Amino acid sequence: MVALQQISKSDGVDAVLEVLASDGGVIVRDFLPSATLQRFRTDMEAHASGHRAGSVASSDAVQRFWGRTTKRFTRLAHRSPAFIDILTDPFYLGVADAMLLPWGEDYWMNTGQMMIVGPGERAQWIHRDADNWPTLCRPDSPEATVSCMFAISDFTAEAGATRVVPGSHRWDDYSRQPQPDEICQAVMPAGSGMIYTGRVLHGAGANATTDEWRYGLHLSYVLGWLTPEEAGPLGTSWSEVEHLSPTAQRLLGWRCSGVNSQYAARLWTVDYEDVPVGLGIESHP
Ligand SMILES: O=C(O)CCC(=O)C(=O)O
Ligand SMILES: [Fe+2]
Repeated sequence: MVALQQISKSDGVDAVLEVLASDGGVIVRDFLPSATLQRFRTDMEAHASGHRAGSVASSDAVQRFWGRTTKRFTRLAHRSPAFIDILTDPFYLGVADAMLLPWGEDYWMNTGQMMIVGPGERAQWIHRDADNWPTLCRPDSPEATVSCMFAISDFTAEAGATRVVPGSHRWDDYSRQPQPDEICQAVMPAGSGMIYTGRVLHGAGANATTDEWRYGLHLSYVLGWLTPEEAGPLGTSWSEVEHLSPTAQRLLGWRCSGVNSQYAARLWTVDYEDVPVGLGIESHP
């Protein structure tokens, strides 16, 4: 039986990197402080209660990937102050630094997305998140993205804990489909997080027999020279981010890439200045 390894935050960033190199995914059991978890969960439950399940997209593929009885929404910095603590968690950023900075000067948030799998949901198809950037989803490609699936409620096998194919990031053939005995599930208590590379196969599990909603927070980072899944700054206002650190502002797309660079290359500018400066809401530093 394949299984994901489980570690503790106190094992350190290097322990995460070691397991990611071999397995492509690792469970960190005590990831979120309980106060952060409670604050965030309360905000998400309040929002989810009025949010529809499924997508309004016309594409059948989008509807199936999304999940017909799954609730998804983003704009989490706007919807919960506790999200900022998760977004800027030094341990997770330490992992992202090690994974992504070899391939780019910086990275930003790919998406912070609630994935709330409802009763009656079927298993999502197994995929690699780096498929968003197809030329960077090959056996020899750089790391484009690193993700964490945080368990905001308990992740049980029955309620749809994420399915993962350990080691599939190291396969020579990315067109190969996994055998059933190569797939395991990220079963973990609320407050845990499963960190995984964008090149490991995974997908949401089925929630066929329970009457629970599985609350997952997917938070991922992507290289700063790639287009993220979520239009971060369009989902937050300057008044919601102006008090945040420059790192948090950059992660949310409110600063350009390379703002402190000694090189001339800068991406995501306004009037070719850093975003708040170009918009005239911040004077020249
Ligand atoms: O909800 C999950 O467990 C995983 C979902 C997923 O991998 C995705 O939508 O990209
Ligand atoms: Fe995914």
